[in-house]
Formats: sequence, C-alpha cells, structure tokens
Amino acid sequence: TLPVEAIRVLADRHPKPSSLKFQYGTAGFRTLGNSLDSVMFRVGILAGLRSKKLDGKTIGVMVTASHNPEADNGVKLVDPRGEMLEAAWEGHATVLANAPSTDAFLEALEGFVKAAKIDLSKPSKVVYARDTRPSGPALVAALEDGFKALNVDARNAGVTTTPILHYLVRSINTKGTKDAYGEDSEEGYINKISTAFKKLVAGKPASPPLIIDCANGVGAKAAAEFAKVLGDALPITLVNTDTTTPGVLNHQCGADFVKTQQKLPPSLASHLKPGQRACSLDGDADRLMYFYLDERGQFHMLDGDKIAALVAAFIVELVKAAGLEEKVRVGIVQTAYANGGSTKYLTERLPVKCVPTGVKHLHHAAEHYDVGVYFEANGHGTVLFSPETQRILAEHQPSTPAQSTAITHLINIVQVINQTVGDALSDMLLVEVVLAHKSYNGYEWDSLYEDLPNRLVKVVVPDRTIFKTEDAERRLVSPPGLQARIDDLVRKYASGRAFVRPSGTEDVVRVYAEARVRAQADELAFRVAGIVY
Ligand code: 16G
Ligand code: ZN
Repeated sequence: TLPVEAIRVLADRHPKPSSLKFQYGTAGFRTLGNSLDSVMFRVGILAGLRSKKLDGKTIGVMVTASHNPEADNGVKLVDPRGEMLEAAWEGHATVLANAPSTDAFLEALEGFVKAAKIDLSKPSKVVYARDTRPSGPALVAALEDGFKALNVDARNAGVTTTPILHYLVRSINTKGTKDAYGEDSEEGYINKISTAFKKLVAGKPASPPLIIDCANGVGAKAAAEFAKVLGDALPITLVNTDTTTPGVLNHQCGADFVKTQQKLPPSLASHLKPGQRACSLDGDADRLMYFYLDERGQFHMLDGDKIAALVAAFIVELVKAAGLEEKVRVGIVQTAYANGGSTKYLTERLPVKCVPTGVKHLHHAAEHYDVGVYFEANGHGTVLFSPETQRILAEHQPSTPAQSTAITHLINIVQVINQTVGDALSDMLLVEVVLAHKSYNGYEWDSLYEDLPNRLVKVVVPDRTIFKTEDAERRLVSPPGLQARIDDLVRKYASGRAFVRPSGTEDVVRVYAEARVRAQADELAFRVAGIVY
C-alpha cells in the first residue's frame, strides 16, 4: 500500500496554490518558477510510481524551462530508453498536479495506483537534474521531498543539460546489456561523443574556430568540457557562458533568440568575422541554430531545416558508398514549421513525413525509418538508427576499401549522435563532421536550397482551446469557417502558405506564414492574425 502518512506529512509542506491550474504539455509542466513547488513534489512521487510500473527501471526527471525567460521553470519526466514520457501518463500527471488539497491528492493517487495496476512492492529508481535557473535549487528540494515520501532510490545528476540527463537515463537502464548505450556519467557522455568525433575528422584540415553562444545557460559547462577534450580537432570559442548573473539567461542570445528574431545576438557582434560560422544553444542545450555573416556582414541563419538537409544528404551518401542502399532507407520527419524551401528540396530526394509539433511526434515517426532524421525548424532534432540498421552496420562485410571507410564513418556517426533526444552539442559536432567532410563553409551549406521568407506571430485570444487542427496542424477544423478564410488570403500570395495552431506551451495561438518575398510573408502573417482574433 501507499505510505499515506509519510506522503501526507510532506504533501502538507507543498500545498497547491488554489488559483492555479497546471498542465503537462509538450514541454512537461512549465510556468513561473515560483509557482511550481507543489508540482515538483507531486512529480517526485509520480516519477517513483512510473519506475515501479516499469519494474524498477530508472526514470529521469529534468527541471528546466529551456529557452523560456529566466523566471520560468518546468519539469518533465524521461522514460527508460531516454525518451519522452508515454503520452497516457501526461494526463495522469495533469490530474495529480491539480488535486486541490492533500486529501484530494492522496485520493487521486490511490485511485491512480489501482487503475494503473501499479505494484507498490516493486523498487523505484530515478535520476534527476536541473538547469542553471535561480529557482532550480528550491524546486529540486520539493522534488526530493516527493522522492522521500515514496522512498524512491534517487540519484542526483546535479546541474546539467537536458540531453545529458536523457543520455544518463538510457545508459543506466542498458548498463551491462548488449544494448549498453554508454558509461552513465557526464564524463562518459563527453568521451563517447568526442572519441567518435575525433575519428571522423582525423586528417581533415583544421577549420577556423567555431563560436558557440551558450545562452548563458547550462550548456556552457558541457561545451567547455568538449572544447578541452577536443583540442585541435575542433577549435572552439565560447561566448555567453555567464550562468550566475541574474537576468542574462536566454536574454538577447541563444537559439530561440536567433530563430525568432532572425538576427545575430548583439553579444556576438565583436566575435564573428565575415565568413566565419557560429552557433547558438538554448537554455538547456537541446536546440541548435547555426549562422554566419557573409562578406558584406549580412546575417544568415542555418536553422533546424538546414541542419536536417545537410545531415540527411551526408548520411545518404555514406549509405550508398557503403553499398547498403537497398537495405538501409533514410527518411525525414518535419513539422508544419519546416520552411517550404526545405520541404521541396528534401521531398525531391527522400521520403518526408510531416507530423504535429513536439518531439514525441517527431521521434515516433522517425522510428519508422531505418535511419530517421528529424528536426524542428527551431533547431531541436536528432537522427535515429534502428536496431536492425545498427546490426547491419556492425556485421556488413565490405567488398572494397571505399565501402569499408563508409561503414566505419557510419558507425562513428552513430556514436556522435545522441539518439535519445535532440542535443545541441552532439548535433553541433555532427554538423561539424559533415562540414569537414564536404569542405563546406556556411555559405556553401546555406546554398543547398533557399529559404522562403517567413514570419511567425503570436495572437492572444480569449480561448485558445477552440482552435483545433488536422493534417499535422496544417489546417484548422475549428472554429468553423476560419480555414476557408485563411485559404482565401493565402491564395493571393506567390508561394504563399500559412497555418494557425494553438500553442502547447503558452496561452496563445501561433500564426506562421511564408511567401516568395519578405514583405508579403509579413503581410500574410499579419492578415491571418487579424482574422484569428
Ligand atoms: C516544446 C517542444 C518543442 C516544440 C515547442 C512548441 C519538446 C522537448 N519541446 O518546446 O518540440 O517545438 O514546445 O511550442 O517537446 P508551442 O506549442 O508553444 O509552439
Ligand atoms: Zn531546450
């Protein structure tokens, strides 16, 4: 049975604020950091129950609000293979977080344990971490009270990136098996990735230093580790590494700033020379944006779509060179936000699937390919190699030296990639491998295809729940009649495309529009926004 008394005593110390309603959305629970105390406590218990339900496998808990403002915070659970929490449990998490009192919480908990058939005699194991936000320590303390209440065997991974936490979860759960993912420590992570990276770029000419904008967030620490271990294999200059000054996290810097503002973070102006490439991480280092200045000093962004195109083309080339074209099918997964230019370029070369926003949708769709490349335009993404593909790579007998080289490269690429989730630093090294092999600079990479000018705006509406979509969020089914009006507007613009979807992380509706020329993309976005409200 549940340790009701222990839970009650601790739960009383973490009362739910009566005015708030919480929701486990695409990014877990996320809101102002100072309103999350009760949520953290309850998530601690839920994580323990999830572990018991999965026979004592280790569950991850990450405390972060990613690219959001410093005052925000959040928490999400990571399933045993390092993947997002199973969708059905998102609803359970929401119900438990909203129980109005300790009694109501206990009642909901008992009902849930029964309904989900959780065997409470099973062990429960959790590994948890947080980003650098000032609200983090207090929230982690509340989480730890949740662990204590259920007597969870909890390992503190300290202050680290979201993708490292995902890596740890998978490594812990596969330890000693034939699927062992890596040594379950941050050092193990850095070593695994950097060793493979060095093999991949051995003998390639040294590139000019790569500038990394760390968003003044938790990625700064891991980036510094990589810089140290990689040495001459990849000269790195770190910028925006201040994780202690209040207010600087994600402020005027980072991957989300670059993507939404489509401009250079001001702090990089003095570092970046024309022709040189740079990249930005977000606040928990799971999103990556590249960019460069051309000879005239003009800013050019290389977003998740450009990364997908670069990486997919390279993997396809290696698969062909390895003589595995018939056995290993490479495919791409995108969302509605993918630039029309990228979708056109990719569909002419590879199977492409469009899914709703959110990593869980992309990840699952990517699992259907032998090699599934998924990236959101915002810079979150990774590459999945199916178990069968990894077996083929390990066992294939190459018939020429060229085939042998290609297979070795593929095997090392699998090691560089964090297959559990999008990982800015691992993705960055993957990009650097491709750039080194193709001898591309930013401009040459950018020339793979041309982005259509686009504009994203958010609209505050009285009730965003009335907005319902279909066709991977590309069309509205509700409110009735609105989609037809959007279609009428879109038709007036050359290469026009627009869609409207309710945000999963903010109380707004998002409008995306693109068109052949900049002014028209802007105009279309604002006209659609005008009829949404
Ligand atoms: C979250 C998602 C991201 C998505 C974004 C959309 C994860 C790990 N992150 O950040 O994939 O692009 O939400 O936000 O799933 P929105 O629904 O507010 O537009
Ligand atoms: Zn993030």
